Amino acid sequence: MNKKFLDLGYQPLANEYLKNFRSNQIKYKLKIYFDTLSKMVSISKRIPSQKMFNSKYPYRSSMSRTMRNSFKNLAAEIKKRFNPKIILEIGSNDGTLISNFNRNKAIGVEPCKNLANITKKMKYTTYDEYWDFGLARKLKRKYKSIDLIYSANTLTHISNLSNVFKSINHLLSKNGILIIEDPSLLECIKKSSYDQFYNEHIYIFSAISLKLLLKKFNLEIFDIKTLSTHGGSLRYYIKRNHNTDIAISSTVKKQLKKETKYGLNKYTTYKLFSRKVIKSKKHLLSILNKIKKNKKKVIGYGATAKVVTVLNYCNIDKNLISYFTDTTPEKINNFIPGKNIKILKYNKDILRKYDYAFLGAWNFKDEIFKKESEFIKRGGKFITHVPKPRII
Ligand code: JHZ
Repeated sequence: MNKKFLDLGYQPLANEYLKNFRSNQIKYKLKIYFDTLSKMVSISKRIPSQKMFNSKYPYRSSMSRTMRNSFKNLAAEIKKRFNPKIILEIGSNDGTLISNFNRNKAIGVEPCKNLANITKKMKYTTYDEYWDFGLARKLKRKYKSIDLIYSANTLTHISNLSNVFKSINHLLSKNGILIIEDPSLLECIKKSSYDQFYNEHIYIFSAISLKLLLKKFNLEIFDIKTLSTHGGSLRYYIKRNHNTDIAISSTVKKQLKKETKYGLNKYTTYKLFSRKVIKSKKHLLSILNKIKKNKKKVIGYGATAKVVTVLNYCNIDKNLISYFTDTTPEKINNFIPGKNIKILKYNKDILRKYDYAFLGAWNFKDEIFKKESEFIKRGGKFITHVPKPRII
């Protein structure tokens, strides 16, 4: 049974940036559910992929050093550990991962044409299509089978998970490996990072729910790595369950045990989380209001998809955070979705006029702190809402 545990109000599409602020930008109700049978956490309203992932999609993986390094290290690991003839990436974005492979050894699938064009220009074979059974069939006709399929932060964005895994099953070779990585539900719940919920994130996987889902497709997890990326992610290594050549690592049992101990299999855990979220909102607003009263100025750092949830849920506008700054060309000079806060182009002096910087990209805190040592030296402070609202 699907049971609601959190209501995040009305939310615009997290990556729909407007050149001019419009108070009537379309918003959708964002409610979060836990399914007591499948143990899956998901959002209620499903927006058609074409509305969210199109030729204007602004998110680029290459915008942070952390992600560039993470993908570089993963590519080295894939070559050493699995040595695939060819790797297919579902959701190849701007090629941050596949560019670590030779051009004849990597294929991208990226429905956002603006991003697909980047990897096409780099001469990587790129299918600018949505991942579905039709595409899997087309690829099978061409490549027969693929021995390594990889996907980061993409499968959880597709509503029809049965179609997703049926299509992977169709294309993956007999002893093929599937590697996927996504934000960890355990980390999200532990850190009260309710901002992992937005319209693009239809599901947040736990090892518990993913294991149950994969079973239906005769697939199983044989290794799990914990990653610090995106506020705490899990990388799942998956094989066909008939492939007994690969042993199941103890990491799988460990993660399942950790999640069960925390109560991710129980509805009550999620109700508790939702109470923490309500407190978090009040606390963040009180910090920002106090700063405003003291006539100090705040800029937002990193116009993430996540921060759109925070600003719209807490109803924070330019009275509390004057501007945001970001390095992504597609976001600059646009407004934060749903809010009249403008995004300014990042430059190294941008924090000078501000007393506080609110971390929209809290998941890159270490990278940002290193970069902004001058701001910190002259007494500038950061504000974060994760795991609890506070000034750092
Ligand atoms: P970042 C996106 O989420 C959307 P977002 C998507 N749905 C998803 O699942 C994850 O990615 C993977 C900027 N920045 O990575 C760049 C600076 O300006 O947390 C980005 O706009 N300066 C696909 O948007 C943003 O912050 C910096 O120094 O929540 C980071 O976005 C750094 C480090 C980042 O993903």
